Amino acid sequence: MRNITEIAASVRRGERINVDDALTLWREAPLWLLGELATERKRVMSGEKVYYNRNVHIEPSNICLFNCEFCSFRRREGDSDAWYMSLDDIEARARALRGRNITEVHIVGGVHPNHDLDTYCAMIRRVKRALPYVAVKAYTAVEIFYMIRREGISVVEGLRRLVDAGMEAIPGGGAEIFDTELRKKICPDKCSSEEWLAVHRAAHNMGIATNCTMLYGHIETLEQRVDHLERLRKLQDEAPGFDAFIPLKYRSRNNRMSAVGECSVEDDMRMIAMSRIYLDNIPHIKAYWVAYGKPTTEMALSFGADDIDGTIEDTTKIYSMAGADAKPHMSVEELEALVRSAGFVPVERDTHYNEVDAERWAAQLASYKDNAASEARTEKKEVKREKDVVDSRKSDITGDRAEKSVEPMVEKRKEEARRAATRPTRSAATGSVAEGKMAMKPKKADANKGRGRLKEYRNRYPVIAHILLIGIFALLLIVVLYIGLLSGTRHGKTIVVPDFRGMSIEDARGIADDHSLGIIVRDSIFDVDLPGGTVVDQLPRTSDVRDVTVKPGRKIYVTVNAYNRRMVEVPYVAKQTLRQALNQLERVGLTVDKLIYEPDMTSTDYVLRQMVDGREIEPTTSMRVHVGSGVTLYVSYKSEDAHGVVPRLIGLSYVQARSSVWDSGLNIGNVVYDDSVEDIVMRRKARVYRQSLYQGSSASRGTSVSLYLSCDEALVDSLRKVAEAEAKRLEEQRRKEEQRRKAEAEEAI
Ligand code: V47
Repeated sequence: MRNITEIAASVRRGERINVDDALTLWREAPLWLLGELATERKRVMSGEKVYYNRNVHIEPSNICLFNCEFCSFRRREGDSDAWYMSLDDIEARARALRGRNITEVHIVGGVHPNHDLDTYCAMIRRVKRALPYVAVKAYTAVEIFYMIRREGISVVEGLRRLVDAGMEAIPGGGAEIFDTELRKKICPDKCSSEEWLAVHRAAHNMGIATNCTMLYGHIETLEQRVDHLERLRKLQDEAPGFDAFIPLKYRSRNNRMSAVGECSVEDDMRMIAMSRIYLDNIPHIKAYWVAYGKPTTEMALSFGADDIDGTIEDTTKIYSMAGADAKPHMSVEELEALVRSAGFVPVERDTHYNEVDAERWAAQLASYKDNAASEARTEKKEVKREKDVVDSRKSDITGDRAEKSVEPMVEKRKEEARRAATRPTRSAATGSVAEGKMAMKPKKADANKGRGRLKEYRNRYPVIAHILLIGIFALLLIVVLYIGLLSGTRHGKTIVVPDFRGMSIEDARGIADDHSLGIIVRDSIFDVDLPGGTVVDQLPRTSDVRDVTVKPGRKIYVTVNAYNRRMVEVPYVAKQTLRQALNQLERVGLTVDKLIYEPDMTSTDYVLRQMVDGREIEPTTSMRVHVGSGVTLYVSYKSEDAHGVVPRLIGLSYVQARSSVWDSGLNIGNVVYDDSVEDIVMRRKARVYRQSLYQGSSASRGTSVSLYLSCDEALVDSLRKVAEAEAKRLEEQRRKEEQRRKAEAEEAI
């Protein structure tokens, strides 16, 4: 077990602490030390910045199927203070917010018994219809898990439907406390911790950003808090995607756990600081001002928090019902003043922590207008198509009599009805009316003759007759199934999604329009070699091996190459491990120019300093560079680690290979694409088929490895298999060598 001094030194070096270290720090470290350590880590992650946004909440209902002990918000159907918003109410609420520069709508509420996935999707659509340019951050993993299970579909399919409806991010609620026994006590109805984590894992794998929370300050132990942080850190390592962690202070008014009381402000500060120190892979720690109140929030900024949430506009009741501020609202001026008085720089952000500036806002609105125009075109086509169908049905009914007036038709029907009413049906069946009998006679005679002949054939050729019967039955079955399928899938129309990659966004929109599809620009990158506006990726995508079909009107999300290269602030990544620095650079869209290794007495793979364009970056340096720019990192190595092992790169994409090369203490040399890689877009599909340094060999730190890539799958596949077999052989050789050495050492003793 390490003592506080050792752990503090380790935190200062940017090393990860373990569960035992965390418990020691939490229990024994003086408050000032936690504040100092957490602020150092905060500065590494976000410099002097503290973020806020312009946001509102929509809480569609407080009626909830679940009955958590700590909840002051939940009501039963029929309770006098229960509320319920219809879809129209939700849209009207969103409409009333127009013109207030809101960038985010957070939807969360009770798990209402009448709400299914379609209702949840419709809520998002209604909000987006009223406020198309805002990001909708919607539904806790608990709500998502509930709606998906109710629907009987997979988590991925459920998330896809929510994304299709316009969901852009998932809030962090519902995590409460992961410890199974405690969870059973305070929120027994909610999904399990594993299920909560599974929803977020799936979201991260689909590229959906999420937040995470912990409800603390009630009856949980420090061990349970650290266990909760550990599970979040582990998930973030495996499937990164958490933007922020929000420790939620338990507020005790009006719920069944009131007797527990509330924790002290010192406990709040320890919680915030320990979150910053422990969660070294989650970029932001949010001190949610609505839960804490303003003075505690300001203090939290000296304990590692770098986000305080937003303007709220008096739109959430979860906390006021539990004893916090009755009407939560802070103006931008108030939020900024709070941040400044804590000694930091306020920065307005959007949901994805992009800084909101006038230029970006204008660009966003322009792209929205573009999208809106394309969507309107698609919608118009859809309406026209539906009208065509209705028209064609009409002409089917009226046929060439369409131009005739309706009165004779009505008269004709009336006449038919009159005749039917006076028709002697019983006598037709019994044959007592001559006219009826006469009409039936020849037909019946024919039928009898036919049946007789059939019988004769059946008796003469029984096998053929049976085969014929089975054939007819199968044919009928196919026809019935086909008709069923047609009516079940929007008149059976499906469209193979075209491959838009490599096209200009204008061409892609035109083609999408022709196919009755919509295009939504979801993301942008910047690649100097590509013309601005080129589509570089899309979802869903028809792959080389499989066509993806969708229904008309479906939106295809595309990533385009930006016209202007976006600028980003260079983060200070020194004084932490190489992996942490690489993650941080990747998150903001920067890359590594070169790793320069320097011998060190104490550490390996620790970033000593960083340079951009020949300028050294200090913790206080503010420097903006283009996305995609490279940073040179000076990295330490102990003498015994002077050599690294060359990893197997064959079969990997460029991005995967690059990451593996850096992790092995090496640099990327030449990157050569063969003839199968016809254009820049194909480079993303290409895989390494040759590497200049032999896998498993030893190379001095900093040595460059050249990569050769191809889109020829057969070639890559066969060479990958060879490389895998070789890797196995080398591993076996290494194992034997180790055994031999061990045996020799034992003999020597
Ligand atoms: O999951 C409920 C908590 C959460 C109480 O992701 C309580 O940006 C304290 O998750 N005392 C919902 N907490 C709110 C939430 C949230 C809020 C702000 C921002 C984000 C984000 C997420 O509120 C619930 C539960 O953990 N909660 N009752 C209470 N009495």
